[in-house]
Amino acid sequence: MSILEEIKKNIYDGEENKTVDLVKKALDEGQAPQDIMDAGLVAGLRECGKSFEKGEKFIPEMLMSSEAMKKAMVILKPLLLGGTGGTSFGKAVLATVEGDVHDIGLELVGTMFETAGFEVRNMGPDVPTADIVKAVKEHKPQIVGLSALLSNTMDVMPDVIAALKKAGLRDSVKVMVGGAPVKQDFADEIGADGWAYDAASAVPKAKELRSRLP
Ligand code: B1M
Repeated sequence: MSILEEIKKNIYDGEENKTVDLVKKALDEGQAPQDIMDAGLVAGLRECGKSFEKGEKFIPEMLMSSEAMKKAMVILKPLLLGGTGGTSFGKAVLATVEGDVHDIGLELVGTMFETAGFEVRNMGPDVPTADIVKAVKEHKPQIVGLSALLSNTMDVMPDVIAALKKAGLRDSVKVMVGGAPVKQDFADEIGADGWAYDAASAVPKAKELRSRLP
């Protein structure tokens, strides 16, 4: 088994310490941080989700896997951020919408945004719509990035867009949406400005949206 497969397996098994040790070992062996992230950590968590769907894994086990992922991300994040030269490409406020506690994907999106030179205010998971509006007023970002992992919480996204409109802030920002159940069709339907499949493709999309603002 390759070291990336071992990392994937240990994430799947929720083995926090072993995962951290393996990530360090993989880095020592010269594996790229992004490959460790994608083929090791994210792949392991995806498998975990599939097993949960089949009734082979339960919430506490998913939690153990996500905790192991978070510990490993602490090591990888500064390495993924390596290219940032302090230049600001713009500001982004990121949040997982209210009612949704999934925050790992958003954390990855935030890291990639920072790498690309965005100043990021990551509000984390389960953020009430009113708080997102407040943060937009306060931080004046060009990008608002919303994440949802549940098919019922993705329906909060249009509420956020409506609330930004009501507060007179809609024209000053570009709203980007993402998360596993969220697709381009949905983004179009709710009047979002952009959608991205994953953290890597979120960056060029955010840059393109940013360039459409003064
Ligand atoms: Co939850 N969960 N979970 N869970 N969980 C899913 C999402 C699920 C698909 C599992 C399954 O059934 N296969 C399913 C949702 C089904 C649905 O509605 N469609 C599910 C469920 C049902 C639930 C609960 C309802 C279970 C229950 O209580 N019965 C519950 C909900 C709680 C709540 O939110 N109110 C729940 C709870 C949990 C845990 C707390 C145990 C834990 C979350 C821990 C945490 O995040 N701190 C958890 C986990 C770990 C998962 C899975 C296994 C992994 C999620 C993850 O972190 N993936 C997940 C299964 C899966 O995803 N296959 C599952 C890795 C991450 C890197 O990927 O988040 O997709 P992802 O992010 C990607 C892209 O989506 C994209 O880029 C990211 C990086 O590439 N992206 C964006 C995300 N946001 C973006 C924003 C953008 C652009 C791209 O622009 C702004």
